[in-house]
Amino acid sequence: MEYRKVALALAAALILTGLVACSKEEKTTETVTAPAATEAPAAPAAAPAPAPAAAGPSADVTLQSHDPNLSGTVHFTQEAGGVHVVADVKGVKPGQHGFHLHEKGDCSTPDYKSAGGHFNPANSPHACDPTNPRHAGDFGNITVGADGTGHLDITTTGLSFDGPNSLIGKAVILHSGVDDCKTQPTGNSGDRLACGVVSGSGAPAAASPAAGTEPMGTDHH
Ligand SMILES: [Cu+2]
Repeated sequence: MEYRKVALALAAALILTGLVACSKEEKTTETVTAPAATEAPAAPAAAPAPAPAAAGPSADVTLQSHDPNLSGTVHFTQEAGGVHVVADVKGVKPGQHGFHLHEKGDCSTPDYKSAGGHFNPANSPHACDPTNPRHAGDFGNITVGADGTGHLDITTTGLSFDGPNSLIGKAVILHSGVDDCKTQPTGNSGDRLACGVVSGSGAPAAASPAAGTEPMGTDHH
């Protein structure tokens, strides 16, 4: 009796073991393919901050002229070695043309004589860049090519953005003739073809996006 019970129990145990084994085999191992990791939307790349503008003050001048074909700009920038003057004109008769900073920021009269004489705070004789001494406003001549365009690029220590040599509130004049660099006090440069007031405070232009777009010479005295 006892032996049979044990045998049955063993047999049962074996069967059970087999069942468990079978059920284990049936259990298919599903390969769970992980859903492709959706890439998190990349945060918009921050726009690189623009390099800070050079710290020195600057001023932009737009020339006005009674000749509708004539146009020009002058850009003044304070740099370590002085005031950098870059002028570009077009629609001008080929040849050399006297180019100066005059003492009054007034382009209101048709002949632009309202701008007065050359800016000359040190009461120096007239001459042309790079001769010294000379008027603070003596830039010399702009050479205009056959295509009617001219470019001037000089740096002068005679001007600044404040104090007695300040270029603010003065006027740039382009002449019809050549500055001979010796006739006192004008250089015998002839008529005034174009005029532009140097306006503004000379503060860095970053805060005034409209700087340079306003036609010059609109102030009336
Ligand atoms: Cu002049």
